Amino acid sequence: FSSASEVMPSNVQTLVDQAKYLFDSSFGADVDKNLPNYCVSAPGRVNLIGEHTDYTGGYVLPLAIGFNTVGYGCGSVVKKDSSESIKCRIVSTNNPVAEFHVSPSLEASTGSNKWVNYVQGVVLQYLPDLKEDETFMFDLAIIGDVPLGSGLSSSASLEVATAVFLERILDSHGVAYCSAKDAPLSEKQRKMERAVRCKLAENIFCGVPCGIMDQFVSSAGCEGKLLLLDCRSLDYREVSMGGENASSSDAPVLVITNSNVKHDLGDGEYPVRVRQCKEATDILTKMNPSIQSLRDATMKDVEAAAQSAGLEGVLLQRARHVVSENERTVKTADALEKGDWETVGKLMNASHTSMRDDYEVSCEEIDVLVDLAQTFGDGVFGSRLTGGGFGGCTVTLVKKDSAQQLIEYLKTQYEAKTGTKCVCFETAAASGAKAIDL
Ligand code: GAF
Repeated sequence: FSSASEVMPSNVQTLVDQAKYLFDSSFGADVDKNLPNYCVSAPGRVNLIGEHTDYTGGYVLPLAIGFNTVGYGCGSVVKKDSSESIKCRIVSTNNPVAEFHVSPSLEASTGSNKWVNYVQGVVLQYLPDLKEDETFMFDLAIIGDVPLGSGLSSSASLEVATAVFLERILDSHGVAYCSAKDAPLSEKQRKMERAVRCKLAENIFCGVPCGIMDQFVSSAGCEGKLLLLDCRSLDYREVSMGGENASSSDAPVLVITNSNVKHDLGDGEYPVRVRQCKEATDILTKMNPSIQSLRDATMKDVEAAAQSAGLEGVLLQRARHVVSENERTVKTADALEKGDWETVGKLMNASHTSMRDDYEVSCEEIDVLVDLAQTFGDGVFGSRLTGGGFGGCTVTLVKKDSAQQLIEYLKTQYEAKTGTKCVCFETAAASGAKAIDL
């Protein structure tokens, strides 16, 4: 993986060449030459709005970005036997070769080997597709340029790349998905199923209670489009900036700024937010049994529960953020399609305020970046924290002509104010995961 200071996404072909080189140099002579080779890629993402809404079945509006995880490997479905030679080996730029035997009793690793969990967790999700007496055997080299730990979903892209790699193996063995009852899954159903499996891998095997946004957009992302995803039904609408006039030259662009800070607090606080949402929901359900998740509540319900049902303090704040964020997200998709940039910007700014004050997932450095962008002057429509929070990135909607000036401004002012350098770049919506022909 590249360091966060590299700004331009690599050409996917360059990543493929690097992955092939890593594969040859790591597994070299040991590789079973009879096994077919496969190559896959899966992107990271940025979320325009709809933050911390996915794990309560709400709305999100992310786009896949041009940074990818690429896997190059060979593999097969084989009959189980007691031979030690049936194993899986994985390697990445930052990590030495790790070996494992696929088995439902695999246990998650801790410490520096934790990255292996994202691969193993996904493998376990595809195991039920095989017959009792079958297992996977593969060698896989992984390269990527999604900046690590910066809130652009490097882990989801690793999971999704692994999933597509396993699907290539299943396809060439004619294995049908266990969920495909009567007919093969359509391409759309496959992308959805893949996202669900990758999310489960992260929830169950890696112990992270995340929602489905990151895996979904990495799997189903579409060039030039954002996805308005309903995280409960998994229905989605492709949204283009400017709707039918999407190609108009006055459409603004998105600038991502990586604060280059990641506060440790974040990892522990995420499950706390998940729990608080559950507690707030329980109060709302008691008041109105048709509210089964925060997704079902309106701001009126939240106010009523605050008046009469004991929804107060931190739980009131959390519910207020999630419920208002769902409303903002749907409104943002409509405004984007109309090319109503002023409204989009206002909704983004309101989202940031809500995340900072009610959901409390921002931090000083991110607030500095958002404030700098929001007060930049003519050209910027809106700016907010994107992703899980406690560091990571901001996303800013800015006029195309002002983007370069904004980038220079953020770089100098952020460093002057915090002593830390940020990384700033323009982004466009890229396509989701794919198999790459060799
Ligand atoms: C992280 C999680 F992985 C997502 O599921 C989502 O909850 C996001 O934080 C916040 O919107 O990226």
